[in-house]
Formats: sequence, structure tokens, C-alpha cells
Amino acid sequence: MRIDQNQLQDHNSKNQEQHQTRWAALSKDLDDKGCDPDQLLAKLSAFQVAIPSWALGTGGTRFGRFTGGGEPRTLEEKIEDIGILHALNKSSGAVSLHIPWDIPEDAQSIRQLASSLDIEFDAVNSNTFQDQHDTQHSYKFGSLSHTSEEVRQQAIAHNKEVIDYGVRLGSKALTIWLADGSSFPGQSNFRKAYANTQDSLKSIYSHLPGDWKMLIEYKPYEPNFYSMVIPDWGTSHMLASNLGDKALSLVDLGHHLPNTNIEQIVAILMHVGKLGGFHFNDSKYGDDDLTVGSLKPYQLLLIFNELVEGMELNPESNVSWMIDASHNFKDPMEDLLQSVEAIKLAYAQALIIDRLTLTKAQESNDVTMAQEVLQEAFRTDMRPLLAESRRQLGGAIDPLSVYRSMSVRKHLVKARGIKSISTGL
Ligand SMILES: [Mn+2]
Repeated sequence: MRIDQNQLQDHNSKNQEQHQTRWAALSKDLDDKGCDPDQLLAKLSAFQVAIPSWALGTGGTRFGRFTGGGEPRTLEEKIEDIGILHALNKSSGAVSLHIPWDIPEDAQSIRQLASSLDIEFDAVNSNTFQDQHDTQHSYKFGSLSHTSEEVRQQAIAHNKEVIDYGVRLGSKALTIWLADGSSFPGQSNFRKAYANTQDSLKSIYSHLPGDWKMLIEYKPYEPNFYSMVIPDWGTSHMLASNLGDKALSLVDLGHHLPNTNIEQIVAILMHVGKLGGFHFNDSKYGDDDLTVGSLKPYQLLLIFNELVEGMELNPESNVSWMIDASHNFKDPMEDLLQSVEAIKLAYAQALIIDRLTLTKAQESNDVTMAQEVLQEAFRTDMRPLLAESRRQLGGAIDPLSVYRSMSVRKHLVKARGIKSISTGL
């Protein structure tokens, strides 16, 4: 299914009057604040958030999974679904593939399909947290850190193969999330596991094309419950620094213990030029994978405050943005529309933070004013700017309502069936 442009424009014209009133009020407010609405529109238009190929199906927990029907059955159908999102919000123009869940058998035709929908290929993700039917050795006790050389070599070869798939698609980064670790004290030797991981990564790094990045993700617990080989940003940063310029850290918002100051991590990694990728989601307890902005929109703004400052100080910084969430209850496409909206809202708010006043407040230790500046931005309703940006690009003024009024899910269920299951989950 593709979004019918005539229907979309019909829908926009119904919303046009109300939108114009709101946009006129906001753009005047922005002018008064000394922010140039056109500059903001240009920045928002350029901002694309990759959709992972595994997010188009219903997520589950280890206890169960409740599918909603019409899930994409193939990589082609996943890309078509992202095409629908992108046609509506104009900010989902990239896909992040997971190998081996989504092996592009015919790279040429997959590339053609994606480009016909204005979609690019973001980072490719390897998987050594599951055994595949055709692999000789098991990852039960780890992969890149494994005590056995044969297992490590198998995991290394898999990562190199993922790079090769990515090259054929025009991807420019490999994301490694390592599930390796131990669940019981004494099970693993921390030093050996770290050293093995460093050596394995070195071998994978040697296979990276010159214009590629290696993104190293970290996570404090799960699937292992006593130790993870790459538990935190410090370990990720050490590994990346030892590898070289092409290796960078990846921050996943859900991969921190409760109350961790993620914005500070982001600021420091950007300061040393080692933030390479970002996975958005929201959580209350841990790696909950909830809709971005559903619980902590203010934290998201504080994170974007650091990201925007980092990007302004270093315009060369090139961070990969991706949503990494899972959807138990909602239609995954609706959830992704909400997530992208929340990300752009935080970005737009961070762009209007009065940095001059904030810096002055910080320099003079005016704590009250520093808070005022941040909250002034957070409490500014930037939704009309997002809508105007989409309207100018030919997208939907209100993506979610268009999605619903076009009965997209009903069409997908009709085409794919109520029991269709997305690969990989
Ligand atoms: Mn992630």
C-alpha cells in the first residue's frame, strides 16, 4: 500500500485553516524571541530518524505476544510500511536493517524499492544474541567474548558478512550490540571477556570500508543478569578509542539504570567526538522500549539540549538517529508516528533555547534563570512548526489522523491477513 497523494492533500485542506491560525501565532512568538522560523523549518526538514526493520511488527515480552494483524511478512513489506510513515511525516526516510532477520537477497531490487519511497539505508545491525539454524557453534555463553576461539571466529565472520550486506545497500555503519555477559558470580572472567571482545572488534574493524562507522552499543543488564561485557558508556568508549576514529559509542536511552543522567553522558561523548549513534525509546524501569516521550518528555528535551549544543559546536558531527522500541499494545505504525513526533518536538524545543541567556546564567551561577531558560523552551508548543514543516514538504499536517482516516491498518490486514507475523520477533 502507498499513501494516495490526492487523499492526503484533501485531508490537509480540511486542517489548513486551523493550522494557519496556530502557525501564525507561533511564528510571531518565535520572531519576538529572535528565532528565525525559516531557519527552524530548514533544520527540521533535514532531520531524519531511521526506522528499524524490526519495529514494524508487534513486539512481545518473554511471556507473550499479541499481534494486531497486517504485519509485514518480508523485507519488501517492511520497507513499504516505512514508506507510508515517511509519506505522512517526511522524517522517516531511513531504514536500519537487522541481519539475519532481514537479509536483502536481491540488494539491487531492495535498493530500488527503497529509493522509490525516498528511503535510505542507515546502520546495519548484527545479531550474535541468538543461534541461527545454519550456525555451527552456539552463542549460549557469548559470542565476541566467548572462551572458545571457534565461537569468536564465527561471530566475527557474521559481523563481517553484515558489513558486506550493508555495502551492497549503501549503508555506512555497523551497529554492534553485544548480549555477552554472565548471570552468576564466578561464571566469567571479566578481564578475559573484555580482552577477547577487544580483539574480536579489532578484527571486525579491519573489515570496515573507509567511509564507514562502527557503533558500539552498551547495556547494564539483560539478557545477562550479573554482568555484561559492555555494560556502560565508559566501556564502550574505551573499546571505541582503542579501535580508532571509525569506532564510536551508541547511546540507547533504555540501556541505563534508573535515574542515570543520560544528558551528561551525551554531552561528554559529543565533547570528545565519540558519539556516533542514538537509539530513542522511553522507559520507567529499564529497557522498557516504550514510545519515545510517553513518560519523560522533559528528559528528552534536556538530552536534545546537549545534542543541539554539540552539533552547533561541531557541525561536522554525524550522529545516526534511530528509534529502538517495541510495541505490545499499540499499532506499531501509530506508535512510530508518535515517537518521531516526540523526537522532533524535543529537537525543535532545543533549537529555541536561549543559549546566550543560559550561558550567562551558568557563568554567573544564576541557577534560577538557567532553569527558567530551559523550561521556557520546554513549555513552548512547537507542534505548529512541525506541522508546517510537513505541509511544506508535501506530508500530512496531522499524520496520525490521516493514517486513521485512510484506514491504513485495515488495508494492510486485508492484504496480508490477520495472522501475518513480522520476521525476526
Ligand atoms: Mn538499541
